[in-house]
Amino acid sequence: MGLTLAEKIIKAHLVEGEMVAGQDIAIKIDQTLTQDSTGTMAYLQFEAMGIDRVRTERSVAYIDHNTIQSGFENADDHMFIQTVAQKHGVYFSKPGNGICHQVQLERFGVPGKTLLGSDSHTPTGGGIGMLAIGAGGLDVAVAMGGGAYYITMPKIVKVELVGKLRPWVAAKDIILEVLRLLTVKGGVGKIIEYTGEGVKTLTVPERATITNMGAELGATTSIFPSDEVTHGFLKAQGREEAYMPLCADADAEYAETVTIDLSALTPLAAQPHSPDRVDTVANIGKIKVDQVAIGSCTNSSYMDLMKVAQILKGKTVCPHVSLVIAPGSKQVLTMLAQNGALADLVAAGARILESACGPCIGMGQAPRTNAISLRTFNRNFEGRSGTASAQVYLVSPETAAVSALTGYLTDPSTCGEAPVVAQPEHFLINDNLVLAPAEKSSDVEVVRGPNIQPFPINHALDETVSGKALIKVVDNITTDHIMPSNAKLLPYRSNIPYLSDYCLVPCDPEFPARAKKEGGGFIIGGSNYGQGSSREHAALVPLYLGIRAVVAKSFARIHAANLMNSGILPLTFANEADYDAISQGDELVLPDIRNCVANDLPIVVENKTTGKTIPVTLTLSARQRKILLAGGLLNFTREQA
Ligand code: MIC
Ligand code: SF4
Repeated sequence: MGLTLAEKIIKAHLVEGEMVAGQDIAIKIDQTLTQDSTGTMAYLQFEAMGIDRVRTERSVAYIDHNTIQSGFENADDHMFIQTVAQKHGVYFSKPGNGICHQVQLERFGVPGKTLLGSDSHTPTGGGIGMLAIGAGGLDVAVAMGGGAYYITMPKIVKVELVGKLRPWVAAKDIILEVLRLLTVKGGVGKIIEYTGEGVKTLTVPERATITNMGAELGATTSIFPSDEVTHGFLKAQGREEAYMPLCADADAEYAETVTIDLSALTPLAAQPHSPDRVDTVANIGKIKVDQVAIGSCTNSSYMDLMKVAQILKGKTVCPHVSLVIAPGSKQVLTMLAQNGALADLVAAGARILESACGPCIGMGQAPRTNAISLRTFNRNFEGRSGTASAQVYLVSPETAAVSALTGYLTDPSTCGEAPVVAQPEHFLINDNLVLAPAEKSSDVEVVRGPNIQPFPINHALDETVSGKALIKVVDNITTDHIMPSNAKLLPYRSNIPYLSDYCLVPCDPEFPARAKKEGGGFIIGGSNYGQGSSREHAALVPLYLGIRAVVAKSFARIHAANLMNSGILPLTFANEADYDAISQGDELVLPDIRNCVANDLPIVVENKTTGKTIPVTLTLSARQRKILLAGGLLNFTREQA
């Protein structure tokens, strides 16, 4: 039997285990990336491991999230990352160089290689045929140190693209259609592999839009083949030597197949507050728009913004709309500046932001109260924009630009001739904002500001764990709920004690105080608990608050791994209905839990308040068992050393 593309790359990188869906495997990591908001923690953890130089082929540290220097905190973190990167053999992409995923695709991505990034949208690299996976910072730190990355071998799903997009229909509409079909839980435990004739019709940045938003499916990653289109992209980036053709075998077998006819798609939008609440723009109708934001790692490529510039050229943004545009990288911004498109954007009334995440992570441009905001981003979770009452719709750059002109959500296919933008023969190459690591580690002194506080480290798992159910939350709770990020909180990503006062506040403002008063306890979750960001702060902060276990109907992949890495037990109800058997405030006990984990015995939660015994499951590999017993991955790594 032939292999799928993902299987081929996994096979070439397999260090441990068997490539059978559901079994634990370890793979060698060729490249890593970090960004600043998860990076400070990742490098503190790397330092704690006591390894001098990274052992990957290429590791890059980006500054793209916390770029509003409203106080010393961000600037301190930037300098810490710059110096720690240079000391330990990591390339450093300075603020202003662009969003990590966009720059990685342009300048560093290599088909057939593995990439592990401390950001959930790392699968953007799948657009160029990489096996690119998002993880918590500690997993990335381990990979930088040469350690393998452990995952459960995912099922491989084939998404067959047939036909060709019609004018005005975009790559964003393809991934929104996949989200409509599969939902935000549909990709958990899966790799989404794109195949079919339609693949050839998509450029690398379009493919990257699709693999980027595979994160919203909960998928481990998404991947496109590496073909002549990939070749052309790498050549235009001056990196032809990185090209290698790669595709699945003709007789590869997939766990599931989904077929999408590109020619049948129409412009789509994800409605508030979930990326899978998808409908056609035409069905949603003519809603009045207050803000339009174009950019983010999903849709900020040169070709995306050239289309936007063509739509806006010679026109003026509707008076009641605020239009903001953040080009994805310095390369994109410089090219727009050189060919005059930037002038067209500015003349039309667009507010140009620096090449960074910006409004996507609530760093500025929070919409007005009750605003309707159209964004080309990938997440529209409630409150993420920085305005709790805002209604965010996710759309393509074409739909966004046209709507910015009309002032209403507008189906662009009703607007005459669509812009046509070809890939340039040569992208502009100037890597002067990427600093190479120092030759000798001893030449660099790591600079640490007062904002960098020690992070919590768990202790070995206790014989028995007990405490109150401190909070009970509903389905699909995101890491933006667990550890909110906005312009006020993001500067404190290196300061867990500070962040602890904001944990789960969108669900219950009293939670942090209650957790502190009780000295810790349990969190009770619904299904897909912890979807979204890879931020391990969503585990480290609960650890700081004394959380010993989360009992949920199901977990998102990266968050479950982060909990385990912190030594917090991610327990799943054996019967979903037992979710109703625990109320907030109930006294819970995990009797003899250390022994149960050590010897793979059935685990129960005893509800002392009701007298009910609730069976829960915890599926562990031998390694995860040791990690939990040690009280987390850092303790385990030290024990191994
Ligand atoms: C996000 O889009 O939520 C982020 C901010 O990029 C996160 C990382 C973080 O929380 O720092 C992600 O997607 O992993
Ligand atoms: Fe940055 Fe937004 Fe992409 Fe996260 S999703 S990496 S915040 S642009």
